[in-house]
Amino acid sequence: MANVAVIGAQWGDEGKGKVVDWLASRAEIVVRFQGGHNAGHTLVVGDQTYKLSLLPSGLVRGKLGIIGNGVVLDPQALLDEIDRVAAQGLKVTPDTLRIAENTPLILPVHPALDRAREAARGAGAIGTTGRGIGPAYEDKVARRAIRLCDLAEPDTFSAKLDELLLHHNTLLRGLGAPEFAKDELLSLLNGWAPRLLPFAEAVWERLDEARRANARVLFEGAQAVMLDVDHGTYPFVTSSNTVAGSAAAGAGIGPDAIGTVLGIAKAYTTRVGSGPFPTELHDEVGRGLGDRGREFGTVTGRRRRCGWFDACMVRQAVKLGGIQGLALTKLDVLDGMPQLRVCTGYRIGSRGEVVRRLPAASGAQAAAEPVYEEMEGWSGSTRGARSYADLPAAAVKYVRRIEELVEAPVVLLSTSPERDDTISLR
Ligand code: 2SA
Ligand code: MG
Repeated sequence: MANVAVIGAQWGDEGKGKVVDWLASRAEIVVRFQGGHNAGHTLVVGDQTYKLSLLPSGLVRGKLGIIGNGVVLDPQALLDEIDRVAAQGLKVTPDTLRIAENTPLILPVHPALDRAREAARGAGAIGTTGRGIGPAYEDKVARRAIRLCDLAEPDTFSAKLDELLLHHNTLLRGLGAPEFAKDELLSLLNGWAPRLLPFAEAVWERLDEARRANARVLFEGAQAVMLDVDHGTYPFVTSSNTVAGSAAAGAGIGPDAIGTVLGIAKAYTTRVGSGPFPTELHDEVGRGLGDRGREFGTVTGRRRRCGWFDACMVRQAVKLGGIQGLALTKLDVLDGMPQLRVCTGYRIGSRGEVVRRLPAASGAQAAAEPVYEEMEGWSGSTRGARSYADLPAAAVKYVRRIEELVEAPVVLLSTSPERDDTISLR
């Protein structure tokens, strides 16, 4: 097996954690390359349930975890998560976790600004996770971020804090939110330094060594293609590139190292936060999906919006994300539904033209009417199935039709949260 990158093919929460965990057993290194603690991966291993946000999932399987420079790192969130998993018996040390020294940090000013802006947007809020992800990426691009390596240079971060605070306090003041004092942030940074610096290194060197030793690397994406800052449902997106192409830049290795790209898609669609969702169901059917699928966010506990599988959108994610094969998850949530629908295109504009692409402009996205294909459901159970032969014929038909519509093979089928309830189709 070559290296693999795993990315979400919808709006997140597709069950990436489980698939990454499944693949991690075949890899030696697992790398996070974008996002931050806005991600939430749930791993069920035996009687333990791990809820990971920043830590690469492979750590649970004893693999080396790397947090790449493409991530925005909240030091306090990381230290809290390390303590949390330690209480579950998983020890994270500088031997098992390495963090790129050039990773930008999320400081308390970032979530404060994130939340103040969301409050100011009112009904037009994006529905961010409030973790400061957007403002931290803004600072990185604006070249005023404090990065992990700066913790070793108190003079450097002291000077940088002045610039950072000038910017953020001006914005916070404008929004009527409390400002931050330099002393408070200085003491936080000084407190984090001894705990975090042992994890810091030039991870590109380690990845280069891994490449030369033919060690398998798994690139673990967070969020999903439709939340990509360029290709997603802008502005209702996260602030990083979530497509597989960003794995190289976000880890510090060349693009050929990415290897195979596996996309994860749920057998229906969910979304948290605001933004267009053409196949959303506001009825009993949608509520049923949410209840049976336990559709609540790992990070914020928010109820997820639910709807039919949107093959048109996943096809777009396949093309944009470079997805070569799909893992389809939560098929069992559809068990017992007599009739299913799959979206194959959108009707747009006054003339009702049907297109096979989600338009880029937000007004057109919001106005896109789904065009459905009806499919027969199945009465039997797919839950826990471990081979194709265990599936009802209509379920097999559903999966095959999805493959045709999204123009990518379904290579893995996940039939329950348990790691072993996974069918490998290729
Ligand atoms: P942000 O905080 O700036 O990244 O929010 C911007 C948009 O991106 C969405 N987003 C997510 N969508 C699904 N899952 C996410 N992570 C958690 C999880 C969600 C949770 O994996 O369970 O616990 O609520 C995630 N992170 C960001 C977000 O909803 C905004 O639409
Ligand atoms: Mg999630």
